[in-house]
Amino acid sequence: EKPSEPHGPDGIPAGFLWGAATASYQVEGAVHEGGRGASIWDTFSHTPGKVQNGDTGDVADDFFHRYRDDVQLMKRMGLQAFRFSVAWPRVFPSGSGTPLVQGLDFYKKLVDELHANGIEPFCTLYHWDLPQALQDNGGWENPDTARHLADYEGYVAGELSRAGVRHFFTMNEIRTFAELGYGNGTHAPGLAVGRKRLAQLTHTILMGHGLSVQAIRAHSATGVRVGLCENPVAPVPATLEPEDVRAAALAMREENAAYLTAILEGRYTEKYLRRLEDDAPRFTADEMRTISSPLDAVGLNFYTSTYVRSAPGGYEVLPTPSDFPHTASTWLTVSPECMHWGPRLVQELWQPKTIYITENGCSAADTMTSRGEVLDTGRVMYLRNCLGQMRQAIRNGAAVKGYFVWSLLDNFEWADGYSKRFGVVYVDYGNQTRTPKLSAQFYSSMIASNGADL
Ligand code: GBH
Repeated sequence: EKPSEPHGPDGIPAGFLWGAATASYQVEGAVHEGGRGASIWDTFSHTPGKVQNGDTGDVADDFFHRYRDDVQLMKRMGLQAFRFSVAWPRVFPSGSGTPLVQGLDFYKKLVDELHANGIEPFCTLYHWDLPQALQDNGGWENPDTARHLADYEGYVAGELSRAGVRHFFTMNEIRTFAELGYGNGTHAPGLAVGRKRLAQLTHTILMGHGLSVQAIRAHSATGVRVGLCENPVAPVPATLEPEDVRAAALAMREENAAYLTAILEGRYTEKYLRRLEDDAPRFTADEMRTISSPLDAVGLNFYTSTYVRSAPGGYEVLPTPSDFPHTASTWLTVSPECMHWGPRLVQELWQPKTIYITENGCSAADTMTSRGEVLDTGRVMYLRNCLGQMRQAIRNGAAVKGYFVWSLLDNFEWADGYSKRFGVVYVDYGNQTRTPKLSAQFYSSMIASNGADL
């Protein structure tokens, strides 16, 4: 056995972390327990017509009560890391003020359970469950929300770092919760505020991220790692001609100008500001320094690709043909190259020290056979191809140090409710029984060999 070297010919470096991801509102349930306040997702899911079939996260996977069994499941699968999120309104029921004393009890018990079973906790501090009371004061349109977020994140990171958590992410997918929550209204809080206000509130969200990075560092035990999770558009060059590869890099920078680019460069691109004209956000140089506070890790969520080619003015985004293969979700085209070009272009453009793939996975029409099995060969195919492409990214120099499949369990898939299943473990919502799917067996065997046969 020759030792595998980072970025060497073996592809997957020794010490690589294999994990699974979840988010509070999607799995916890127990929405009235422990003095938890309401979040915008409680309000939204209880508003008729907003979520498929009127589904809500009231019970979800009942993870709040079943986490011990679920950690055993993770252990049996051979998981080395687990990414979860903290529900802000469990800790500050109305978003600010004095924290609830028992608000972090659940997360501390979860963290202890993970540690006792040799699983490294990765904590996302904001995966979209904004306290409703803050939305009532304008939500992300109110700059105070950014300060409240930083107070909350500093407090939680302080407490959980003393419980041994070493990895924190300030936020999950700014693009998604800004554009869907306030741009087209398909996610909570269900608003469509127009281009100018959207650009300004996105800036406020970026400020929330930057202030939180500073607060986490100020309040945590030493040695914590701070990052954020974003889902950049992943441009894939249509051909391997150098000009198309250059076009993909340009597209990575411009298509993500309001999010990852602003955070990693500390500026909005000229093209972005020019495109918005009078609707461009107002900001100061000082704010841009806050937004770009140095990070220890960048978390990237990749599901699907955007094909681009070189064109006058830089690049051209190619349309998706109507017969392009997709999973149970039409937006989720089967295009694993995002896992190669995504991390590779992020590395080339911004040289992060560490990249984690914090989400990757797919929906499928999972059903149980009469023998009680879920034979999700489509997901096995999807994951195998994505992981092979990730290995290619590592070979080409991307500093990918860990991978989290989305998701451990079938769960509340936002506006799709329970109609879309993303888990490698099947959940029977009638009785909360968990059944590992074929993809869980594939994933476990792949972990056992550290990706040797990808
Ligand atoms: C992630 O978002 C989320 O972080 C996670 O919570 C979620 O469960 C997971 O992916 C799976 O969706 O229905 O055509 O309007 C991924 C980015 C942005 C993808 C919103 C789906 C809706 C497309 N998502 N998008 S559509």
